[in-house]
Amino acid sequence: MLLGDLLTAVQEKLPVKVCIFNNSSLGFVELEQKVEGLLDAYTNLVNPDFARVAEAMGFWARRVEKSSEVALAVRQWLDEPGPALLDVVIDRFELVMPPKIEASQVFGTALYSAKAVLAGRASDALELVRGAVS
Ligand SMILES: Cc1ncc(C[n+]2csc(CCOP(=O)(O)OP(=O)(O)O)c2C)c(N)n1
Repeated sequence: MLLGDLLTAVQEKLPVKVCIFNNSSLGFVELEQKVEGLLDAYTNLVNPDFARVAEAMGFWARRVEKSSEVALAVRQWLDEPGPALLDVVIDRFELVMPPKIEASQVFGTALYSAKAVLAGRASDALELVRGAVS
């Protein structure tokens, strides 16, 4: 969704509800790099506070940083009569599993993990594993 789409929602008073799963990364591209055995590069995003950006455009908006805040925020977000946006900060390493896992992808991810350790980024590989088993 682009900024222009948000402006249209405000201008036309469309009651659309937008939720951002804010992982501060081009997560899918990052996953594709890892399953190919590559260290992730240029996928980090320095995001603004999207709730403040949306508010400046005329949206009702909230930023959610703690899981304990999610239930109330979702209720308020859905109750809003007009356009509303939630900026929900999520775990960067939450792993999205493809429907079918190829052996080559397992090998690639193992290769990525070895490279991460050698590059001094062992904690990244650990977080990836932690996300996969939780
Ligand atoms: C117009 C367009 N350009 C490029 C892509 C390739 N692409 C697929 S997923 C992705 C990254 C998406 O990142 P984000 O929107 O932050 O979502 P995440 O994967 O982190 O959930 C890109 C660039 C695309 N799908 N569409």
